[in-house]
Amino acid sequence: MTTETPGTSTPLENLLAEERRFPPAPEFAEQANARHELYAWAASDRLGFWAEQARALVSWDTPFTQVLDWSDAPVAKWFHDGTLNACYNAVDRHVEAGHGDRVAFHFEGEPGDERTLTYADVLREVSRAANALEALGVGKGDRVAIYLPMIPEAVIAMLACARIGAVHSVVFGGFSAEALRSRIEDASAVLVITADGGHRRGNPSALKPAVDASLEGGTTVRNVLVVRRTGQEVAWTQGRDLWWHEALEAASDQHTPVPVEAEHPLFILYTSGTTGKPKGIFHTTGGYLVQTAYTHLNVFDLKPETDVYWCTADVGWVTGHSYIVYGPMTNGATQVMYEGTPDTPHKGRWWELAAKHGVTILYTAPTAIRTFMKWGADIPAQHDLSALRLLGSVGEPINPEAWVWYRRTIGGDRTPVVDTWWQTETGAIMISPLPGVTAAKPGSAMTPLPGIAADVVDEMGEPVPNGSGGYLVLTEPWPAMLRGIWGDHERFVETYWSRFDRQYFAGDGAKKDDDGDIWLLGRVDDVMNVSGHRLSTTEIESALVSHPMVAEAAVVGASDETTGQAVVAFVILRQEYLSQVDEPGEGADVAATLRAHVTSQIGPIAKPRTILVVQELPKTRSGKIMRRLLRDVAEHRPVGDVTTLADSSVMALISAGLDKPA
Ligand code: 6R9
Repeated sequence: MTTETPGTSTPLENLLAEERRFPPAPEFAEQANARHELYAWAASDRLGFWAEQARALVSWDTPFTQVLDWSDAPVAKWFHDGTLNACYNAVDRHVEAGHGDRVAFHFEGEPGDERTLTYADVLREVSRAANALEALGVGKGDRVAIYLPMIPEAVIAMLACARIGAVHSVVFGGFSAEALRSRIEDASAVLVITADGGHRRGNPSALKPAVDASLEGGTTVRNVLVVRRTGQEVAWTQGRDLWWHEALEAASDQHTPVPVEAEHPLFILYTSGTTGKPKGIFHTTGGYLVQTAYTHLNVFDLKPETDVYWCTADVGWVTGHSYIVYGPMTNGATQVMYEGTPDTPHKGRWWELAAKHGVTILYTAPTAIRTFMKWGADIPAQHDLSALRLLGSVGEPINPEAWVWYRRTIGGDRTPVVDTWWQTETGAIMISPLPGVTAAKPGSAMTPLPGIAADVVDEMGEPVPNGSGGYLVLTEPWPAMLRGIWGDHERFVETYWSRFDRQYFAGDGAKKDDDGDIWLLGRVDDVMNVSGHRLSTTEIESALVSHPMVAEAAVVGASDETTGQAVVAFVILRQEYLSQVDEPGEGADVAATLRAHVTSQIGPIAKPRTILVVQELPKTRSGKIMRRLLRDVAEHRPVGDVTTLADSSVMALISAGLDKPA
């Protein structure tokens, strides 16, 4: 954690100079799900408000009588004497209500294959999968690791776990064998669900070898279920490995969902922290389902009968959990799911798919929007995007220019844009405009949703006045809040609840403008946000230092036009390897080797954009690396205050080497 006060940087001044306003169009407001009165209702009776959402949006096997129990703070219990099943809510009840023929997913594979799954299809598949898992001895409370590409089986596998009360831990398919191994071990998973591979940029990309490697040398995993997606060769461990399609074919398509307590764990999802070890954020069933359904309905204005909703996230991230699987499916949405990258086989692929399926609601990340801006407006202009009626953004601050471009170029200057702030830890959207209600300001996430309490505070935890910056905190418990870090209660308390008294510290800097609206400024700790993915500086440094060539490493997130932030690494080579480079800053081979190493240790998303070989790192006398100064260098700014440096000549040395990045 740095002690820099957020809210003082120049980009902010530009942000707050933003004068454009986008009030709701009357036609939109008239038909909107959200109403202005929600704010007053939730403010006057917060728990009554949530109880009503819980009854209206979710089906309970046993109705709850208590809304919130905060006596064991900071571990909340919501609706805790109620029982329910998340898969029943997401699937069965829509079929029971006569909507079995409604499309759940229009799936588009990267190579051009298509599948349409109705809710009735999903019910059959998920029932077979639940029976198959139970046949393998997986039951309530067991942990299941899911390591799949973006294919319908990823959703079916998650829901099958929820159906039997097993806890899923989805590991993004872009993570390495090592990353998978540590997540499997941390949760003591008994089963891994994977695929032979997925399609990525026109090629099959293998997944099964990483699973095999992650299980070498002793594991809690008894079985590996393998979806056949690409048809590529796979190594097979007899007795352990089973084909998904064979296991499902052998299973009945009838299965009774297992009701669980509202506080029964639904999933674990690992996210980067300020130390090298990823945190297993865990969520429970009742409150999570209520808030994801409520936010999805109101923030995206979903009309389940007519809308075609597309969230472009991967299910490996929380956005995929909350806004592809649990929120939208609990609301009975029809969705588009796409396996591949936006530029395969051409840069108009997303818009082609949006036009083909008549997508009405699109939810994506600023990094994608900035990429499309770079590619040019003429690409989306070749496709009919007139069905779009709402656009959403998530993952990092969206700069006003990208916001306006998104609305004009993609939204035909008519769609509301909702900039939604939330985190893996919050489980669901917390701060966002309400479409049809809020007059949005490009670049601002605006205000906490009805039922949510947030503020911006100073170092002492006191709310800052309008017009000032500070730290974003959440001041009241919310239904979808994390219930802890898996197996590490102390770290949970330390990370989120120790900085300020009784307030949740989000780790983001923010500013309140003169109207009290909230502008997010990015992380205040050593977590980077690259293309909307959170990466820990420490984690990447550990990976770099684990290479025999490297003596020391410091990683910073430098602002990047396209990816938001980019990984920039400063490395000190071991003496015996120094002969490979003549001067600081040189050595393309070194950089290539280290990039490959980080890829194998963590995954390609963590691969440094720039690697600089240096002789020294700027450190305080107590030995802490001053990343702030390295960020200055990486972002080509004059280097700031160096008075706390042990050796102030170091910065001159580093800056001199910068012209020749490796
Ligand atoms: C949902 C998700 C959480 C971090 C969060 C913040 C950044 C997310 C944002 C945003 C500004 C937004 N973030 N949405 N910053 N405006 N609308 O992204 O979860 O991967 O856990 O990341 O992302 O810094 O703290 P997660």
